[in-house]
Amino acid sequence: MSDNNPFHANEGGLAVQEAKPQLKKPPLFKVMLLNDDFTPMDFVVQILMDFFNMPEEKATQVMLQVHTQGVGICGIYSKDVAETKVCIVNDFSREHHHPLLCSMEEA
Ligand code: TYC
Repeated sequence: MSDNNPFHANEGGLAVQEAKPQLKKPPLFKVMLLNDDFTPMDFVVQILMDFFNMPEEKATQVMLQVHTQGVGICGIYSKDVAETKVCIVNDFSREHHHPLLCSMEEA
């Protein structure tokens, strides 16, 4: 419909309203690793390679960033994918008795 009034009569005489166009892009989320004093560095590198598809060199850089700065970004994903990554990494770390924490926040 081209006029400004979103209400208009259909064939049955009922006033109906067109749905508003969905303009907003879905939000993206940063998945992050937090530093701790106990998780071995090579375990963190393996996580970044296995769950975030990083080559070893990039995984080592990110691990060292977390080690020195306290936090580092593993990747940016849709909400569902970010939630899944956080769960998988935290479950895997717990299973291996390491305190490594993975978290997410809106990008
Ligand atoms: N700080 C840890 C150590 O010295 C290494 C480490 C890096 C731990 C990154 C967690 O997310 C992390 N063994």
